[in-house]
Amino acid sequence: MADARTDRTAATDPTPRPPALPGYAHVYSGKVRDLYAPLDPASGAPRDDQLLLVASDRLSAFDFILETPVPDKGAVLTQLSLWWFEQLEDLVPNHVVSTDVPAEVAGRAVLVRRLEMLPVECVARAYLTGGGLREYRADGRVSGVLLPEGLVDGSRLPEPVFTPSTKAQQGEHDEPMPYEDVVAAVGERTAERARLLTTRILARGNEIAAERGILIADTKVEFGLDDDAPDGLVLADEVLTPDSSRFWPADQWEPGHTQPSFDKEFVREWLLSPASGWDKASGEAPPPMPGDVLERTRAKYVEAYERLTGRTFTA
Ligand code: PZK
Repeated sequence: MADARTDRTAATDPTPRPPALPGYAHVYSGKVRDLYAPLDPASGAPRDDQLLLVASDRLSAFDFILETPVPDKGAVLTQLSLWWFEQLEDLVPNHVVSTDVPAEVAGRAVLVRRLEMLPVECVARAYLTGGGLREYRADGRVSGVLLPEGLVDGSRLPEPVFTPSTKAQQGEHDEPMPYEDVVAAVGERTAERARLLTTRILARGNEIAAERGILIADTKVEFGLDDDAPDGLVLADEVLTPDSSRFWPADQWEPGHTQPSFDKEFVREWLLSPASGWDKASGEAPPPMPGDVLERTRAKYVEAYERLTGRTFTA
C-alpha cells in the first residue's frame, strides 16, 4: 500500500505528539493518527466499549513523517471517511457512534465502537502496481490469484483482487499474507466474508470515484467482529481515503509506468528535485516543505474530498 509502511522518524522529532485531551486517555498513536479511550465520568476509568479516533494533519512521504503538517488534512480525511461509510452502508455496517467530539479535535475525530479487530490488513487491488506488480512479475499471480498475461504497471485488473497482508509492528512493513493464513487466523466463514466485502468496497468506491475523475488503485480496510452484525463483520478505521488507498487522477492514467499520486504528487516531485536539497538515499529526514508545495498539497486533499462528495469543504 502507499503508506502501509513504517516511517523513519528523525531522532529529534519536531512533530507535536498526541495532545492531552481532557476526558480521554491516550491509548495508542500510529504514524498520522491517535487513539483515545473516553473516560467514564462517574468512575474516571477508561471505557472499554468505545474509542476516539483522531486524525492529525501529519503527512508521510517516502516513509518519513514530514515535519510540516498539512492544514486541515485530518479533517478532510475524517469527513471523507464518514461520507464513504454512508455510501457503503447497504454493503456493510460501520463502527461510527458519533461525531460529537471535543472542540480541540472537532471535524477530525470520530467516536467509534470498540471492536475485536481481525488480525489481518484487508487489502484489495483494482489496478496493478507496487507490491502486487512485483508478485505478478514473479509468477503471474497476486495473492495466489492467476491474472491475464501482459499486464504492466498501472493496468486495470479484470476485477478487484483480495491481497491481504499481515499487520506489521510499528517500524516494520506489512507483508503479503496467503489467503490460507487468513483462513487459519479467522476461520473460513469470516475470511470469505472479509474477502467479499473488501473487494466489493473497492468496486463500489471505483464506480463512484470514476464519475468524478479519480481512480482508486487499491485500498486497505479493517474489520472488527460483532456478534450483532448481520455477518459478524463491521467496517472500522478509515475507509477509501488517500492515506488508506492509492488515488490516481483518471485523466492522467496511462498504464506502462508509475502513475502520479493524486494527493502526494507535488510533495514527492519537490522532495526528489534539487530544490529540496534532500537525498532520498541519505536516510536523513526531509527538510520542511516550502509554502507553495504545502498549499498545493492541501488543495489536492480538499479537491479529492470535493470531487468525490460533491460537497464544499469547510474547516
Ligand atoms: C483500532 N486501530 C488503528 C487507528 C491509531 C491506530 N473500532 C475499533 N475498535 C478497536 N480497535 C480499533 C478500532 C478502530 N478503528 C484501530 N487500532 C485499533 C488505529 C487510529 C489511530 F493510532
